Amino acid sequence: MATVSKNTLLLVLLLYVSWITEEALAAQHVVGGSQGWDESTDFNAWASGQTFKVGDQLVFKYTSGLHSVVELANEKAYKNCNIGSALDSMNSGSDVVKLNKPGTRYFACGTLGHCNQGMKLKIKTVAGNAPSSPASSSSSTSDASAPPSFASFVLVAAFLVPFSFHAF
Ligand SMILES: [Cu+2]
Repeated sequence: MATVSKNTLLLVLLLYVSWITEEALAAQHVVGGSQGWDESTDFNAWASGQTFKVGDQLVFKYTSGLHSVVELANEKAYKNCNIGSALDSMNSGSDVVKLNKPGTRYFACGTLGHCNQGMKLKIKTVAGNAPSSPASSSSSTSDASAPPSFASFVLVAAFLVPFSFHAF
């Protein structure tokens, strides 16, 4: 342990902190949670429990061929389920949309009638440095375990650093 250099420890600590930060900032939101992209899902309720930040991703999970994802241009198209005005269209069954800037975005299913049955989603993306609400972490697949492991790393580092000083 005494041979571990201060610089190595600092480098590891920096890498670890930047990794944690990236994990905490970039969340993946699986649209509709465990129900996924489906007519039976209440997307308003789902979206209201999430915080969407710049850098986050939406993941639409559904049976390919049964549904699709179209991005609508504005509130009016969203309200009227005007699929014809779509900006973008995806149909892989596992479609990832990156939220690359703040603002409101609108999505709907492109299958005839599904949007009118409620298969549509309106989300508001906020700037990445905004404080995150506790609800947002529950949606993320990866950041739930981060805080305890970071705390344990700090404990280990605090224990190791005095030894490395003696080595010089
Ligand atoms: Cu559909």
